[in-house]
Amino acid sequence: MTAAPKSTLTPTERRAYEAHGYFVRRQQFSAAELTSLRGAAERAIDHAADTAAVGKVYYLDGKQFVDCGPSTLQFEHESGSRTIRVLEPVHLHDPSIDDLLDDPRLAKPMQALVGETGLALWTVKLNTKRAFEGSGFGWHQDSPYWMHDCNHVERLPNVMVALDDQDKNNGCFAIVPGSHKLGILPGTTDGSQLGGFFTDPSTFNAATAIHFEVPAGSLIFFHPHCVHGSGPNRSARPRRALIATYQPGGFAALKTGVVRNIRGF
Ligand SMILES: O=C(O)CCC(=O)C(=O)O
Repeated sequence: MTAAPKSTLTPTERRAYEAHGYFVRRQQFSAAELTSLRGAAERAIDHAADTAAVGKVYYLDGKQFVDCGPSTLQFEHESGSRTIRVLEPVHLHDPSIDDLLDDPRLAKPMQALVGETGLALWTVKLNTKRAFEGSGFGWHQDSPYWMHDCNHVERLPNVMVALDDQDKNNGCFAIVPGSHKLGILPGTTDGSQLGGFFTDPSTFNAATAIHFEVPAGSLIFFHPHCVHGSGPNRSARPRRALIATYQPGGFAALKTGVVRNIRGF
């Protein structure tokens, strides 16, 4: 365990995280940085697609997944689609994304949320949400996915890095405020393979959801128990986003089993 850091959150951010489970920092990256990050995201996808040819293919509820080494690729749901929807963990596929994990714009607030100076990566994914075909994400919490692999799920805060402008048309990210206070909620029981990972809709009020219509380069920090999701991309614009999850230093990452400590602190 490392020393508690001097918090860099503003009092408003701290209060928002405690009361609602999230806070937003808008436009933290310059246009040039965003161009470079989008390039890195596309290179990561191309790299993963090349390795997918030798991966293990499987289907859950008719949705295609491919495991290649420690990475999982999810494909868009339309039958036969070759469009990668999610790549996790993505930092293994491009060094600039690996470098981003150490960026103080992500790591400093994360020190405050984890409550330690020393941090490690838990996981980082890229959601591509391509123009017209990017599917939505049903309401869910992340903690139920992780609770069997981690003894400190409460200490796995997330940050979404918006690589493109987000609005309701292209399926912006959404959170049910205050839902992080409900702990791990029951999943749906529709008999499907993945149904248990989607939160039972009777346990939260989706009508109160906040939809984050934010410009590219914005950072959305959110609690691992937050009920969250997003609609499909109905626009001609992509809605790419990275979601990085941090934890106390020295712990192994999900999927790789390797410790990826955050550098520079
Ligand atoms: O990208 C989004 O809009 C939501 C993603 C999400 O909920 C997830 O990856 O767990």
